[in-house]
Amino acid sequence: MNTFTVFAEKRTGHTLSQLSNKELYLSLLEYVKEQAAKKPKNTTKRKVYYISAEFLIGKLLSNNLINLGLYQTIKEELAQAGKSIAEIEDVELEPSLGNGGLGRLASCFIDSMATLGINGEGVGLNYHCGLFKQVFRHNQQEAEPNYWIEDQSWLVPTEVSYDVPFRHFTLKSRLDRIDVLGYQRDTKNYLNLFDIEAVDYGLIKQGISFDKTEIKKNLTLFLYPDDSDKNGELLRIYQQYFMVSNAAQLLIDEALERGSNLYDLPDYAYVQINDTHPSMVIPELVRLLTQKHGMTFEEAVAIVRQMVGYTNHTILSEALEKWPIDYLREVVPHLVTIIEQLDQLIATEVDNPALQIIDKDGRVHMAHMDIHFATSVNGVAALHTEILKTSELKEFYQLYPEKFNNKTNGITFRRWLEFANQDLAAYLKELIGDDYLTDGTKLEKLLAFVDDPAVHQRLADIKANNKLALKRYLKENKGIDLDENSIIDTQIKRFHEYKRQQMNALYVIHKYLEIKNGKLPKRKLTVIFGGKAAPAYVIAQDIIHLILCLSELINNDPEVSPYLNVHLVENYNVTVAEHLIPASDISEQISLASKEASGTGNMKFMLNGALTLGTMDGANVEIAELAGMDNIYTFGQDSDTIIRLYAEGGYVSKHYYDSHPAIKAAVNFIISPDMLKIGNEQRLERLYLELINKDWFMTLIDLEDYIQTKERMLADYEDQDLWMTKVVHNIAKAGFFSSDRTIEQYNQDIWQSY
Ligand code: 26Q
Repeated sequence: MNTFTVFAEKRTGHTLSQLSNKELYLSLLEYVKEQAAKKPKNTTKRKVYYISAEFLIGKLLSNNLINLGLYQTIKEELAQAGKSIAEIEDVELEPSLGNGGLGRLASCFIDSMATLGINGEGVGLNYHCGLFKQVFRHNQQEAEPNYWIEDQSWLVPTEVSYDVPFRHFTLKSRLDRIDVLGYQRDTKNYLNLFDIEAVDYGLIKQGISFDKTEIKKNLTLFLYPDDSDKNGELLRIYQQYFMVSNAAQLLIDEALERGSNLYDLPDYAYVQINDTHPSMVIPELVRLLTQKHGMTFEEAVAIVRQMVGYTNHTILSEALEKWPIDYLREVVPHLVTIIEQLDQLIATEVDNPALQIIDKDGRVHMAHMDIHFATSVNGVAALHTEILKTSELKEFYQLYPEKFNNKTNGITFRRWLEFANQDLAAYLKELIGDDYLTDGTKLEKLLAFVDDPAVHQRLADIKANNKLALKRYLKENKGIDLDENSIIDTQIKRFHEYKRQQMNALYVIHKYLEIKNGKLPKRKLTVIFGGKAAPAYVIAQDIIHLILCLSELINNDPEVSPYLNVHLVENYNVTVAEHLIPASDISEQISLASKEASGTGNMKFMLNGALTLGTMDGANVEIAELAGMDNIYTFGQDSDTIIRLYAEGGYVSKHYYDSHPAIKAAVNFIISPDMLKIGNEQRLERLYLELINKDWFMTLIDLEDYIQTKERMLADYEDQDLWMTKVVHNIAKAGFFSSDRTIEQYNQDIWQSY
């Protein structure tokens, strides 16, 4: 008899068919955890500590079963007992430890490190309520706590605990771990999630507001607590220091255990700093090496300078953290002393006020500290790295050219194809085998089939089937009626003006007005959005409001809804993405050129046979190069033009509004009587005024080209052979975007963990 069946029957005293989905889930959880516990750890000498404020890991059951090579057999075992693995998966709550691309990237990376047998672990915090849960009321986003930790979960408690000193008290940590299983590997790694001992849910008042001053009870309550006031900012400093002090103590302890004398610490450990949130690890390591382990400042600095790397994920200056030194002093005065010493050291080395760590206003530039002390500074896509070198971090690049390097992002194909698109994965296996799961470039074998009508037909059938599955999912979980016969056009990502969901919404308005005026499209289009807006980001909330109002107006208009639907999926997360991406035809990657560091959703869509409608931004540039310009729909101004416009202050949105009647009509519609009847006047009016008076992220500059390109795309869809040829090209060339490739490059160029 099958092993899981034996396990579950022994554990529960019932046969599989007698068990509820919840009971089956818990049995599977324990079964997988037992298998994982038996695996030995990876042991390459130099261990990588990937410190990140976010790990957007997604549900783990299926992913772990796939990596253990058990998914298909257990699926069949369950099916024989009349049970559906998909329904059992529904029971699992998705961990809420991340927000967007940066956190999902960290999760793909720990999967790839384990798959490649690298001794590399994630280090972060175990936020009990995580990122807020998004609910829509009155066509607006509201935030609720997102409880995700259950009595039985993937977390494995440990005995590891450290004292983390703050100005007014010392907090004891505890460590929970999640086993990270590589694909078809005998060894494993961990995701280390530090926590405080006594989180108090009682501090939460209405929504996600809570007492921000009770640090001993709230430190790991929420990811990105509202930092629009001083207490919120202080709490973020508490969180960041707690995270990195634990990481630093862990890595020193582990190195000592493995025989390091600490003077050779870089042989045992490398720290990758994921954006600036973990930057305080640099002074914390110096502090521990000097104050706890007896080194001189010079010795400690020389060591730390050999063992950290910094990854930059943004060129938006507001996202580059600069902490007021007085705030740091209120929380971690002992660290400020070290930061000041580091600043003085840099002042002796570098004669340029713009590159100092502490500026004249007393703000600590975390990225500057990273760059001065890291062995490596990397961007996350070719264009992004070029922009860092030639504009944003130009002077740093001139100072340290050898540190700068590019590591184009990637995604794990196990989750984003093998699991999320099981029909496509099975068909690819039939056509070209499944060695692409460990070597993405093997997907190029598909190029032999670009013009094969039988292949086109099968791919079309798989897409149609995925649309049906999405329809069921959206109906059951989100109360949405999806028309499975329409073209599915999807934009899923955090809400931000630079990502320009508002431009997509203006296209929707344009289309609506055309239909109202009797210009009927050949085929129905469904525009789907998903994403959360930071609670304190007013304009992003306004954009969500606009889309929800459009959705209500359009989907309920019998003249329009046979041709056009708009949906904004509530509480977008990894699970939602796993359903949306395989069912989509069009991938919206429409950021203002130069602003999206990479994007990783763009890669997931490409791999799943959606065509990209995008600007030449982030990794879209590499998608275009790989797939070929015939197989992607690009539009809009390029990054050079945009960077120049910013430098000259040359963009005037009103100019585009006044000179293009279609743009004017679409923008005016935001405050039309039809919209004001449904929506909130203040929100709609504010957004309207923003677009015509400021439009900092230049929505209107690209709108006309966007509309035309999307129309061309929709027309091309009618020629299914043409469309499918492009689809095959895209899938075949997506191999480069495997996170295994990315991690291989990190390891070769930066970590050297062998
Ligand atoms: C900063 C200061 C104060 C409060 C919050 C923050 C903050 C929080 C989250 C700053 C940045 C983030 C997240 C950034 C992020 O997700 N960046 C994305 O990273 C992806 C992986 O590299 C890229 O593909 C995306 O282009 C980039 O937007």
